[in-house]
Amino acid sequence: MDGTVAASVPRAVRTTCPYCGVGCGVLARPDGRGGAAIAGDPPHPANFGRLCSKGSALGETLGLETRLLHPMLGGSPVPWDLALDHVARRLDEIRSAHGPGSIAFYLSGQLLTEDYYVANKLAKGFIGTPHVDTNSRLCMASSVAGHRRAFGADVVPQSYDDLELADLVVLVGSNAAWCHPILYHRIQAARGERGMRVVNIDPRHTATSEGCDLHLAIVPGTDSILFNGLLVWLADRGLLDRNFLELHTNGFNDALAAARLTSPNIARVAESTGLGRASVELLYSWFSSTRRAVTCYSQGVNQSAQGTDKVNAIINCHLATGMIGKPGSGPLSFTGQPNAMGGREVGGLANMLAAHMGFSEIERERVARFWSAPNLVSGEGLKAVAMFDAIARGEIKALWVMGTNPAVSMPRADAVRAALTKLELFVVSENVASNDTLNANAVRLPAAAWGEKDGTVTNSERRISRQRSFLTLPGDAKPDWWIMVEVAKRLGFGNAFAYASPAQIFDEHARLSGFENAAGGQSPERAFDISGFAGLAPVAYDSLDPTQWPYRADKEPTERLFGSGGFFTTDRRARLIPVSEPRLASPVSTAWPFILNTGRVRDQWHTMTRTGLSARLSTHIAEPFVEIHPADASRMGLEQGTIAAVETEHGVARLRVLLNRGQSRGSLFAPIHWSAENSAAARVSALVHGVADPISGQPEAKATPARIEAVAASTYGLIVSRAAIRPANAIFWASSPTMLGAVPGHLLYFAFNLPHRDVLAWQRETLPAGEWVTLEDAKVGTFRTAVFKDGRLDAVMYAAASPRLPRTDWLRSQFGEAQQSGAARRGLLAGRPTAGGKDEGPIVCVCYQVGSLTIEAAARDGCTTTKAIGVKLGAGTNCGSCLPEISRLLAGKSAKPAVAT
Ligand SMILES: Nc1nc2c(c(=O)[nH]1)N[C@H]1C(S)=C(S)[C@@H](COP(=O)(O)OP(=O)(O)OC[C@H]3O[C@@H](n4cnc5c(=O)[nH]c(N)nc54)[C@H](O)[C@@H]3O)O[C@H]1N2
Ligand SMILES: Nc1nc2c(c(=O)[nH]1)N[C@H]1C(S)=C(S)[C@@H](COP(=O)(O)OP(=O)(O)OC[C@H]3O[C@@H](n4cnc5c(=O)[nH]c(N)nc54)[C@H](O)[C@@H]3O)O[C@H]1N2
Ligand code: SF4
Ligand SMILES: [Mo]
Repeated sequence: MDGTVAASVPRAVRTTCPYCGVGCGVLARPDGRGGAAIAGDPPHPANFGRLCSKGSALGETLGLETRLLHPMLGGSPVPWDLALDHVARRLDEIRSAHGPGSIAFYLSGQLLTEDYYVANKLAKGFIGTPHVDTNSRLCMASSVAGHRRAFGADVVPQSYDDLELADLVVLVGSNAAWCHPILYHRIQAARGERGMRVVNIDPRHTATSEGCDLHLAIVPGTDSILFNGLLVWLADRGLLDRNFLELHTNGFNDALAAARLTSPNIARVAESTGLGRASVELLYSWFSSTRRAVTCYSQGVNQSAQGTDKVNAIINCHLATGMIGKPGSGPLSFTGQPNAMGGREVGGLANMLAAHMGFSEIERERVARFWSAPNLVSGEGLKAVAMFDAIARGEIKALWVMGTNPAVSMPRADAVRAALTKLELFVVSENVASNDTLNANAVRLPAAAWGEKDGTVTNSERRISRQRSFLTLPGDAKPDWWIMVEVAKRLGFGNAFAYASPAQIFDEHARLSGFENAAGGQSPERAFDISGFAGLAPVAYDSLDPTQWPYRADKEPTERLFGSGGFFTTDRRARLIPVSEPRLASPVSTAWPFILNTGRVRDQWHTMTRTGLSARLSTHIAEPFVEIHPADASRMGLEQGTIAAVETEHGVARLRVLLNRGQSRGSLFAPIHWSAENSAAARVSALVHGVADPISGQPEAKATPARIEAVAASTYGLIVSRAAIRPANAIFWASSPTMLGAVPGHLLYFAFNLPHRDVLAWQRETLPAGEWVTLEDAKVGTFRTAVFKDGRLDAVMYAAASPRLPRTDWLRSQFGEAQQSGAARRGLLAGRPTAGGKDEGPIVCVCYQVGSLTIEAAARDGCTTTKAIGVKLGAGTNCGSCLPEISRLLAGKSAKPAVAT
């Protein structure tokens, strides 16, 4: 490149995606105006330059419109000193009056390791409260507990490469196509090249199931029966690795005996799991006929009242065949958040101390000595569900929330939101000025966001990568670690918190990981050891390459662990765990006949505080829904597109009904993303019972008994507009940013149950002023209005008695036109293009905004493969997140599994 050009192009900063646990490398090139161009980082070993739809859209989420930019006390902005003095003084007062146990911290797998380290040290070593837990309790706790039971430490033994080296990949309770898209893409690419087999075990048929050789629509909660059955099958056919079992494990006989009780034979397994015998046998024969099988598991396993048992039932099969820690074989837990793993390393969970140490006398003394901690806690603290219950009872009086939105994401979220109002001190470190958790009492502390903060995260394959800042801190925002350090100083702990940079914190963390950590030491050697980074110079920290742990000066780095034993139990042997008959926490009943399952959609991240800002991402799915099998729907009198009330003992939500044959009968599925910020009544976690797994404390979020009924509605409608609009008195509404041609705008879906004239009156008050063109048929209850300003479309509204609303793709494209012709105006009121107008159909590829109709037309023109579609339309060639949907279209099905098929 010529020197002058190079000088004018801002330098791209290597960083890591802040969303899922795949931990993709990102190149961010700041534009000098607070934004940045985003691309995948080609050498990063997680993604090799690819990003999924969410990662690709990161540049659209950097705006400051929704940011919290100043500390707020009593609802007013205050200088940092005032806010920090207040927090420290109140913490001190509450600690003196009620003891340290009246204080709690609720952290997040989206904090950086350095932030997490400081929070844990401050709470458990200095304030002296054990009540530090994290949203990873809702996410990874069962995997952690399963790993610790089997391996003696929370270790994921595998690497991503194994997905490519395997002959068989089994995805259990994972919708990887939508939730770990880059890993799913790696699996699919290898499947295409090497013809490996992929199995998906999920009660629902999802986008992930599309790319699988076998989908097992298992009865919710019965996974351990299936894997126990596999253990029995392997034993009965002499397919065990006797050598590995003898040399490196304990507990096989007991595990097998327990497995024989739940799963004596294929017939019993098939009956209990609701699967066909042939399918079960196929899975078993595939698993036992290879030495290279990887089993990946995620929330369908973890978020269960027997999640830990599910994890161990899976690991048992890998231990029994010696298929662990070897190229292309082993169990691989898919981590949810970008730093769920890092949080586990520093001890962010209430049942861990720090650097993978527990609460034994030796470990406590060691950590206290290392930290020079005056108030080291004596044992475990309350886990998330119990912590919020203690807040509701008034036992915990001060809570500091960082990087999580519990009023949306905790089970029984309405009760959690109510509990937060009882706190004497409620501190929230946040990026956004408003979310469901921030209430009137909250002391709001503006935290640095992705792009501004600096530190490390650890992904699902134990790889530590740097998140680097490439933007200046806006307003008064400060990194999370800085905020805590300032409070620690005010509490009199300045010496132990004299950090000036994340590099210094990382150094201390690395030193603690290696502190008195050696084979033959006083307590077992610890798996988590990154002492090779101790003493890292600041420049070396800045340029740190993505590195897997363990990382020690005296040992060769290793991609895999346990291939030849070396577990972290006292006798260095793994444990097979007896797994007994699983049972959902609450059975269905006449009053609550459905199982409510909850999870994610492709283009939204959790409570939408960031992905919800991207107009492009919202074009994939723009409103909260409940999926139901068509047979159940017709039994319940529910039609496609109507509004249903889904209710459990804990709450109720009103959601759009989507019929889907991929949904098992008797179960419902609703996404977790919507909140009071962008919907009328779609806070789905409010419905979740959250009964916790007795071992891991992880709440069951995938199986709450529920009922569903139609909600009477007089009018269904939508508004596409340049300015945001919110209705009052609606039984349902959901608002999202959307693309209006090339510019962002807003989309509102609504439903009313009001007399026609009241809806008309609302329309008159709500739609912007301008030239109104309307079409009304009062008899059938339809009315349509297009509003023009200076000849350009400004807003368009459709309302009808029927739930069949026009698709918005074409409508939205009309906002890009400078002037609307007479024909286009008629089309606008008709809700579809008139002759000559181009209709994309629902957007499938959000990167290039290509719709299903365009893809179907290309298919008719001879593009019969996803590759050919990519060449012709570009669709699927950027992030690839939509490839499963394009495949569906090519197979003659509708694009979204969420839509009736
Ligand atoms: N697009 C997107 N990606 C994300 C996130 C996001 O918010 N949006 N969040 C990230 C985070 S933090 C996490 S934890 C991961 C979650 O990633 P996943 O676990 O893949 O996602 P979920 O949709 O929560 O649930 C996975 C599947 O479990 C199935 N399931 C329910 N009950 C059972 C059961 O009893 N057995 C089995 N075998 N399956 C069952 C559900 O039907 C669902 O399809 O995604 C990460 N990636
Ligand atoms: N029903 C049901 N409930 C679930 C789940 C489910 O499958 N079903 N899944 C559970 C799982 S696995 C998870 S991980 C949780 C996720 O749930 P949450 O963690 O509650 O969801 P997020 O929207 O990611 O919340 C992150 C918050 O932190 C803020 N934030 C982002 N970055 C930073 C930062 O650097 N510093 C600070 N201080 N703040 C920041 C964001 O603005 C946002 O408000 O939901 C859980 N809840
Ligand atoms: S798969 Fe997507 S969301 Fe996950 S880290 Fe990679 S780019 Fe980010
Ligand atoms: Mo998660």
